[in-house]
Amino acid sequence: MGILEKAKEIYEIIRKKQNVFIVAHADADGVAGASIFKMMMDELEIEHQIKFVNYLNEEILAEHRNQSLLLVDVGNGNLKEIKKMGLDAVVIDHHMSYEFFKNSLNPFHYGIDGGYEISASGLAHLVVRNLRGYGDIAIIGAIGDLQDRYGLKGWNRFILHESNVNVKRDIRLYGRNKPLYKMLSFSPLIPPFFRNVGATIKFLKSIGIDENKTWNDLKWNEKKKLFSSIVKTMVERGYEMEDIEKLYGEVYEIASHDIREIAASINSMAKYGEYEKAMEICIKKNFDIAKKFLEEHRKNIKNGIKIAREKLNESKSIKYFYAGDKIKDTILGTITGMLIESERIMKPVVGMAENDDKIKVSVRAPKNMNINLSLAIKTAARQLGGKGGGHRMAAGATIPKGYENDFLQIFEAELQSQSVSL
Ligand SMILES: [Mn+2]
Repeated sequence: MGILEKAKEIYEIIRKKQNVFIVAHADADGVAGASIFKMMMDELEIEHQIKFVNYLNEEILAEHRNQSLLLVDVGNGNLKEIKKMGLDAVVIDHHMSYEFFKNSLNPFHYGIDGGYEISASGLAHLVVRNLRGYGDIAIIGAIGDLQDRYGLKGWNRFILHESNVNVKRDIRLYGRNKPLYKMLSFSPLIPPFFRNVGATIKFLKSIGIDENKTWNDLKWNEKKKLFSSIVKTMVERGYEMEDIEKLYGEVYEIASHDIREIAASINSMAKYGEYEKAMEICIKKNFDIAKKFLEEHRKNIKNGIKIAREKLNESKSIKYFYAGDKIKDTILGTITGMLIESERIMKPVVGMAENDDKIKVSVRAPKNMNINLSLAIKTAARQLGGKGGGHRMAAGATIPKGYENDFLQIFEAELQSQSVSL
């Protein structure tokens, strides 16, 4: 059986249900996938509810064990539990798993790499495409999952042909209709200009291009000149061909809106818990909401960095700030990471903010530091009755209120004991 046949089989299973509880991943792909199924169920008058989660675990599954579940962009990591619990579930997920489950549409069982050939919203489109095509939404999800890094390939290409997405070759940066100095300094793809407006303006002036013009305003020969100057700068700074090649290639647009921007704003909406709005962008194609939100998000980040910088304190081996309720806990990690870069901090930074009756902690380390934040934060949080974990260079925790100073002390001691044992 091919994946399309299996998708049809899954469609028939869902179609016969009367009430479905959708659990979807809280990111652009999950939102896009959930939107596709929502539209299907609205059309077929199937009652449904939707819940977005950052991850799926046994607790969440148990909570809904008596419902008919549709898992979108989550579930492949929980197939054993789902089988053991005997749940009535359909799983639409592209995360790597070779575990067999009858009611799942798993690309890996068809030799398709879910890492870049198809996303969960792409799978959702395959399920529902016989009723109606949702290719546009599927492509938003795929790009939200960064599956377009080297252009859309494999089944994403197939879905692209079933969509109204416009494909063209162009510079692959955000903000092609924003002033050039913004377009260049917003993009991490060009490290010499990233978050460096001064250097960007100087560079544009040096090649005789008005920094307030937009990329789309430029004449062909101006585009050529700017692009080759960017390449030259990157080559001179020693960047690899691989990094430079990412700058030019296919870009994807819906009604002249850059899908990368749409997907980025849906991702950040999901981070803020604004799922209704995020789904509205997919369902009603109301891209103005996306734009406004992204502007708002950038403002919040900028403002958050300012607050963090003002409140930044230092002890022997860390820097830290306590933002109270001035920074939303959902963007605390982003801000802590950006602070290290923008201030060129050489120590780990601990950011803390209120989260209802708890304290959310985010820690980030500067590049090339030999350290294990995850281990240290786990130990420190556990001693205070909290929970923590993450990666070596980026980790987070939740601790009870009132223990901020204790946390800092234990965490710093943990880091110091690490550096002794290294
Ligand atoms: Mn995904």
